[in-house]
Amino acid sequence: MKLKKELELLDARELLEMYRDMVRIREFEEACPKLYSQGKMGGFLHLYSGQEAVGVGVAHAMHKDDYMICAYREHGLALAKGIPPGPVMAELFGKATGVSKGKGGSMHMYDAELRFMGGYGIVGGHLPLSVGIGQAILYRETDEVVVCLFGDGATNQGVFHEAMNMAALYKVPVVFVCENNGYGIGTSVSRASSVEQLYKKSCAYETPGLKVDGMDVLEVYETVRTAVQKAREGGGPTYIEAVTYRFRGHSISDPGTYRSEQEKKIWRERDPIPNFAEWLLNEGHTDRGEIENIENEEKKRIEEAIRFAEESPDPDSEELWTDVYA
Ligand SMILES: Cc1ncc(C[n+]2csc(CCOP(=O)(O)OP(=O)(O)O)c2C)c(N)n1
Repeated sequence: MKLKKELELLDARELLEMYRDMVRIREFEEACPKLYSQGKMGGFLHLYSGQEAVGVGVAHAMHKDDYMICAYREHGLALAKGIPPGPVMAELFGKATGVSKGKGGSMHMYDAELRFMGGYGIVGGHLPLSVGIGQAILYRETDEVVVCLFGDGATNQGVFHEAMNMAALYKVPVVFVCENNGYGIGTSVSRASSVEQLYKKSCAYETPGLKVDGMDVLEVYETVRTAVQKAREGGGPTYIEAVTYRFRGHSISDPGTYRSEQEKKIWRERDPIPNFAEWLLNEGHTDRGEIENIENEEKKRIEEAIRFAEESPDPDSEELWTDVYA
């Protein structure tokens, strides 16, 4: 764990909130495969296990009224932005109480009030949307910021460059966060990108490109916080590559055989959750009892979310054509 200046601003309460948020996401994600195999969820399911330090570090670096927008690996990000697990789980179950009324599913969660501007299934498709949100902030002369998260695969898309260019040109208050988990489905970064150090890709737009350890929630927090502050003060965009790993396959149907056992083991040892717990203990911010309490409480919370989803009604057939755009 890196401990720098900004962290002096974090007290033990917020550090433990970060831990709690990461545990919540892991519990949520790890409950999903069983529910999926029981036929309670349908469609695609892309899990976030392993990447929690990125989402939680980012969310804690933002103000409540800042906007977050992301790709389809989004349950963890929806939870990190503050959407309760019940409506997120209900969305996966396709229930009326879901965060998108059961019509979005795993890839299209949305909560305008919490400024979670959704998951998107087209790789890179939401990057220009993030710049549009940023333009709206500029027109309205408010001081919000938008943080846009995407995978390494998105950096090979044309829209990545168009979004970077416009954001830099108009000094849009956007922070781009690339979650480099090493793969786009089964294709490694080295086989897909001419530039493997993805943080370098913003240099053509004179936008700072930074690289952080995406398994270290504090490093993510600190770097994103500085970038968010800069954007809020009119300093324009920053691009951050967070190097991370997904512990599961690309989606629920991917056994992930393209990754060696050795590679998976190395990254498992870097699991951001137990490593953060150790850091909290070593630094004297908490004790084992409190860590266990947090874990038990979050486990229970996810069980309640599952119950809520199971007991919720299906959407009414009269709802079929509302909120649907094609
Ligand atoms: C424009 C476009 N091309 C191809 C696909 C098919 N596709 C779905 S996920 C994916 C991999 C993207 O990987 P990455 O951006 O690294 O995100 P990750 O899954 O690692 O989070 C691809 C190619 C798509 N959804 N959209």
